[in-house]
Amino acid sequence: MDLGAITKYSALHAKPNGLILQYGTAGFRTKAEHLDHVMFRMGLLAVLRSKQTKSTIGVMVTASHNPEEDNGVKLVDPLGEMLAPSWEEHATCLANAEEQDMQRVLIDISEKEAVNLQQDAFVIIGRDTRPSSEKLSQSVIDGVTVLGGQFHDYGLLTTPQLHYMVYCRNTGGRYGKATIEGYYQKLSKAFVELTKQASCSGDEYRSLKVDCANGIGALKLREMEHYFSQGLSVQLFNDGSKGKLNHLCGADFVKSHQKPPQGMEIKSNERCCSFDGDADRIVYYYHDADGHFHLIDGDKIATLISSFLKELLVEIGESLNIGVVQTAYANGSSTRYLEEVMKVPVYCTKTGVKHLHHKAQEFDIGVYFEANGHGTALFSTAVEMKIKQSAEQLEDKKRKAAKMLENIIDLFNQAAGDAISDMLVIEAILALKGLTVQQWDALYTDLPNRQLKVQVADRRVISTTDAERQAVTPPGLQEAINDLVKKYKLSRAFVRPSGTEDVVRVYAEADSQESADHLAHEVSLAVFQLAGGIGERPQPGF
Ligand code: NG1
Ligand code: ZN
Repeated sequence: MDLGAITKYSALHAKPNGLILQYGTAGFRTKAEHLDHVMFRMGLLAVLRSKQTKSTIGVMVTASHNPEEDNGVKLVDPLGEMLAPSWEEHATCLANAEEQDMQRVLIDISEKEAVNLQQDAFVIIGRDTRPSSEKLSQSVIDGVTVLGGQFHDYGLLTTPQLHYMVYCRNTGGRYGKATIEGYYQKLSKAFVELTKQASCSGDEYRSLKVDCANGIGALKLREMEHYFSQGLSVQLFNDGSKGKLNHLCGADFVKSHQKPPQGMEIKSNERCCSFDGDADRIVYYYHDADGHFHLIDGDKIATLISSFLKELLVEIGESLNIGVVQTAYANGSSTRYLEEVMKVPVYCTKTGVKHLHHKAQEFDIGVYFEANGHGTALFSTAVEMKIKQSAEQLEDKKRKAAKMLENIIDLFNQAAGDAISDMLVIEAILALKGLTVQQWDALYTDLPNRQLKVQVADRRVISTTDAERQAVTPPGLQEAINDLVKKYKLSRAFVRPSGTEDVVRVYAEADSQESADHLAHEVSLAVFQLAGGIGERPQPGF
C-alpha cells in the first residue's frame, strides 16, 4: 500500500465534517453532493475485497428509486451477491473515518481480513443515469487506481446487469459472456425459444407498455428491444427524454401510491409495467373496463412464476424441492394461496434482498420476491444439470417441458433481481399459458393494506424478531399492537425501523381498506407514544 499516495488523493476527495453514514440494506445512499469521499473510499475497499477473494468485485453507483438529487453506492461480491456482512461494517468504518485515520482503518481492515496486499485486484464499475453518477464513478476509479487495482468501467448499466457481469467474470464465462451483448443475447435467445412454443399468438400477448421511471432501464431496453422483437413488442414511457428520474413514475411510485405513473396512457385491460430507477424492480398493472386500477405486485409475480415452475416439474416427473421466499410485507392472501392452493412451501425472511436471496439458495429451486417487485428465481447447479439431461433424454411432451425449464433457467438473472429479465419471464409465461393480465390478477384477491411512516427520535429503540413480525422493544409495543389487531377481521400489523430512511415503517392489513387504514393509524399512534415519536402526532387519513 502506498500510504503517501492514498493520503494525497484522499485529500482531493475530502469528507465533509461531521458526516456519518451507514452501509445499509442497499449500500450508502444520501444527497449526491455528500458522496464524493464515500465513492473514493469504496474504490479502495473494493480493491481490498478483490485481493481477499481473489475475484472480480463490482461497484454500482446508483440510488435506485430515490429522487434524482440523491445517489448511492454498493459493492457486489464475487457471485453477484450483496457484500458480506463483516465487510459492510468495514465499509461503514472506512466511509466515516476522519482524514487522519484513513491509513489506520485501511491497515486494520487488511489485517482483520488477512488480505494479501501483493495479490492482484480487479474491480468493475457501473452507474445509472443520474446527473451526478458519472463524476461519482470517476471518484470510485480514483480509489481503485490509487491502491493499484485494475478496473473496467462499463459506464451506464442497470444494477442487475452489473451483478450479471460480476457473476460471469468469476465463473469463467460458464454463466454467460461479461459484455452487454452477452447479456442481451443470453436473455433474448432464451426468451425467443420459449415464446416460439406458445400456441396463443396474436397482438394481445405480444405488446407491453413499459414505464422506465426516466432511468437507465429505458436506455437498456431500447438497446435490447431488437434482440427479442419477434417475441414481444415493448412501448416505452418515461424514457428519460423529458421527465425527472423516479418523479411521479417508476415501480416504487406505482406500488406505494397504488396508481399509474404519469406520462402513460392506459386503455382498459392493457398490460403495463413499471421499472424502478436502476431497473431491479418491476410491478405490473392494468385498468379494468370500469376504469379501476389493479396493481400486480411482487407477490403475484412470485405466484405466477412458482406455479408455472411447479407445473413444469410435475410434467417432467421431477420431484425437486421448490420454495418461495417472502418478507413480512407480502400480502397475506398471497401466502395463503401459495401454501393452501399451490401447496408450495413459503418462508419469511427479514426485509432486504440479501436475506431473501440467501434463503432461496437453500432450495433446488428458490423463488424470492419482495412485495415491491424485487426478486428472481435461483436454480441449484444440480437442478440445472438434471434439467439439461432431461431435455435431451425424455420423450415428447416431457422433453418439451424440460426444454422450457432449461430456457427459463437461462432467462432468470441468477445474480440478482432484474426488471428486464423478470419482465421477459413473465411475458413468456403469460404467452405460454394463454393468460390475460386479468386472469393472472384473479389468481387471488389482495387483502386491503396500508403502509405508513412514523418519525421517532431514534428508530433503533425498536428491535424485532420472527423475521421482523414481532417487536421486542420498546416494552409494551408488541402487546399494544396485539390488542389493536384483535379489533379487526383478517388483520395483521407489524412495525420495523427502515434500513434506508430515518423512519419507522408501519404495515397493516385487514378485511377492508377502511379497517386496514384504521389499524395502521392506531399502530402509528402506539409507535409514536411508546417509541419516542417526534414532530406532529400521526393524523388519520392519507
Ligand atoms: P427499508 O427502508 O428498510 O424498508 C426498502 C424496502 C426494501 C428494500 C430496500 C432496499 C419496503 C417496505 N422496504 O427498505 O424492501 O427494497 O428498501 O432498496 O419496500
Ligand atoms: Zn432499484
